[in-house]
Amino acid sequence: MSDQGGHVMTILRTLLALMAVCALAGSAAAQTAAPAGAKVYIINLKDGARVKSPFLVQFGLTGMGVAPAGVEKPNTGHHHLLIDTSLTAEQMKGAIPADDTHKHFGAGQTETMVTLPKGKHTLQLVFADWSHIPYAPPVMSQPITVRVR
Ligand SMILES: [Cu+2]
Repeated sequence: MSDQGGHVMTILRTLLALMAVCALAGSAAAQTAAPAGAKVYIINLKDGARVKSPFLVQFGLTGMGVAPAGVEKPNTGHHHLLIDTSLTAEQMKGAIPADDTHKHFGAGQTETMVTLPKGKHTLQLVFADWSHIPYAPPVMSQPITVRVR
């Protein structure tokens, strides 16, 4: 019986290893290629801008189009605003998390009002496909710092 148990464990371990390989391959394949020259940028704020909260952030996009989340259409996607955070190389391969620091504009919005406490904050735009996965190469802005007074 213990022999059989060992055998089952070996099979399970092999299965788990295979699943991990598939998950990695799947996430790499899930990234959509961005057209050359595609860019996102914050239109109305420069690095170091002083703002009063709440403030407007406008999303600029060239070389691609905006479509709502869930709509799979070539060379389109939706905006994401990262506030006081960034995505690791590993995170860039999967769906962007959704929380207070990773905001999704899945209805196809091209601007938003941001409310932040006083002090220095960073803002960065990341453009991602219908399933919230960033493009490869990444279509994202340089992070900018704003000073909220
Ligand atoms: Cu999204």
